[in-house]
Amino acid sequence: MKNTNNNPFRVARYLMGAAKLSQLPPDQGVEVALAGRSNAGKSTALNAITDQKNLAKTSKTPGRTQLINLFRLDDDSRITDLPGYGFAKVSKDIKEQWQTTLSTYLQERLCLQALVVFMDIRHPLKETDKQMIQWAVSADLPVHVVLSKADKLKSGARKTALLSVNKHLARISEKITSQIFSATHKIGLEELINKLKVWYGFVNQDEILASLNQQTESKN
Ligand SMILES: Nc1nc2c(ncn2[C@@H]2O[C@H](COP(=O)(O)OP(=O)(O)O)[C@@H](O)[C@H]2O)c(=O)[nH]1
Ligand SMILES: [Mg+2]
Repeated sequence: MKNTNNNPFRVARYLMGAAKLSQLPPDQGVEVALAGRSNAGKSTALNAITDQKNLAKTSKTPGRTQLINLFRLDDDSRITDLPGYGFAKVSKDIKEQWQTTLSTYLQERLCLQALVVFMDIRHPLKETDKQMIQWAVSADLPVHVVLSKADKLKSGARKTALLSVNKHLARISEKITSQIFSATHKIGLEELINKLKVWYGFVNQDEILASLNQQTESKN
């Protein structure tokens, strides 16, 4: 039996940054993309998922990265870190160019398995978030919404925020999943890793459920 506690994302290594879609590696294997507004906590989350301190550069100056950054897991599996959107200081032309790039990537990249959208739990569902989700849904891509920086809210407020976001998401598509998350406080980290493992085919849904049952049993 596979040990579902091990983390297959620890082996992640920086592969390349693509300034345009034509620079991406061949459209083969499996990619899962991470998206979010600048400053949503995506880089910090990627470091937490991969259990590495500096894999993705975390930055307090939002909006710097305008590259599609790819991280290699194995010959067939990559994590795609999409450029943060919603940064006000970028010119309109550049914004429109990136919108085209992102929507084309989401709708035409065949190896793309799913999209994870990071949103600060205190500022969820901005127009640009909804736009990304809509592109993914119309391309029939599974979407998982991560409400980040959950440590900034008390536990009751976290639940209220999640419920309210879920209500909106259900109107877009019944299939969108969601969770609360904090990279700094390791809230929801295992849940996110499990979600990714299933998408990459590192484990199947049944194995995840079995390991969760085991944990519940050992707690009782
Ligand atoms: N309190 C808290 N702050 C976080 C968390 N994740 C990221 N941050 C902070 O939010 C800012 C933006 O994070 P970053 O990962 O660079 O966001 P990105 O632009 O989406 O990649 C940084 O100052 C991080 O330290 C979290 O889980 N909790
Ligand atoms: Mg970042």
